Amino acid sequence: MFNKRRLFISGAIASIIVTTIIACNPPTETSDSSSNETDSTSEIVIGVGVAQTSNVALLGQEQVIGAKLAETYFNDNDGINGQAFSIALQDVAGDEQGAINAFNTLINQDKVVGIVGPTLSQQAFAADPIANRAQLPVLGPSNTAQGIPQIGEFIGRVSAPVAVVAPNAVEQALKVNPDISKVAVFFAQNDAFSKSETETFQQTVKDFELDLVTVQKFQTTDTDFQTQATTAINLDPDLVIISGLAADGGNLVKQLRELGYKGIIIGGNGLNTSNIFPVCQAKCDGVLIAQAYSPELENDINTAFREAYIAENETDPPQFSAQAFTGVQVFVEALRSLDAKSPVAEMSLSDLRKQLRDEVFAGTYVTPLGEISFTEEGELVQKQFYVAKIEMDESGEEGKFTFIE
Ligand code: 1QQ
Repeated sequence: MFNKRRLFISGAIASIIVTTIIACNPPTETSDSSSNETDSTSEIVIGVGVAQTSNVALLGQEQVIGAKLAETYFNDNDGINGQAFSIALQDVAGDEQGAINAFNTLINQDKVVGIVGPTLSQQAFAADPIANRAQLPVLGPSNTAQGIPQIGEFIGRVSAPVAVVAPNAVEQALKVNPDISKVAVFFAQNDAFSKSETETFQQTVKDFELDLVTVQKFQTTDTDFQTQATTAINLDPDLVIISGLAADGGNLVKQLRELGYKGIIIGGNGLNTSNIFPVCQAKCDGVLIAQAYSPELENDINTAFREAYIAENETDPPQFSAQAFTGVQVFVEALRSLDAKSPVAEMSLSDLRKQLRDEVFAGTYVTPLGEISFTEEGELVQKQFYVAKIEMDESGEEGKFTFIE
């Protein structure tokens, strides 16, 4: 209760500050847009706003790697029709205000043509409206909640929504154990993605005519899950489904196992990183997680991406790196095709941003995620999805995601 109230108050203060800043600064906005008329775009900068600090960096770190690999790869392969581009990285950290600050810096200071970011849907609902008002395209690299493309006409995503990804994990769990009947669901109630994902999971449970025995709530900041885990275990579920983020999700997995739960665990997208291995260690073993990327996908760009990733990290690339790479790739390819029609170096920044938005959403791209395109609303159209299982060694120190056929 207290936390909710505090969150509400800080949210309210944040929006007052934002409103005040906007209200107090109309001259800056006007002078900015008039100077944009003469702004040359000889230097093309793509913004990348993801979490480099806070607990959310457990997910964001993988995005930084993917975006940097794309910057190197596409510059080594002719850039924007011979012209080099760069990425500007800004840290959105773990909350809404972090994302708002990073977006403002990318838009006004780094003068980016478009933004790949932020990390969380919770942040996207706060920061994307700023980019939409400034009229530059945003591609969410990991924003999977319902309603992201609907934030505005400049907003799209390269991260498939939970509604199409999450049900695959339940289907897989039923293949592993066709006798599953009782399901316990857990979700983080202070996170927009977790709330959206749990709705999909709960609907899927009903669609398969399984018995949803309990829905337990927690906060992404929680570390102690004894009460919720004990309540659920007492109802004897054969499947547990968790929608949360990495640190909380990893701890919940660990505590469920410590309290004796032996059935299947499905983790949602917030647990989709090897950065949970140090949290739940050997107890991460067996967790099923649906995937929007497979390192095994066969096409030239995935081969190049996978090789570049392995050369630096000595392991296969994870989904969040692949999606961030894809976000940068989509901007690069849209810039190339726009430039072929009318040279982008001669456009004002404001013109380029608007034309880039139209070009991005009109295109089809062959990416590490497979062939993708967008609906008119900016929703991702993607074809292939997968499920992986976490396999840990007995020491709990080494682990991997094994893809299930
Ligand atoms: C969202 C997510 C997160 C788990 C991505 C890191 O899917 O916030 O939409």
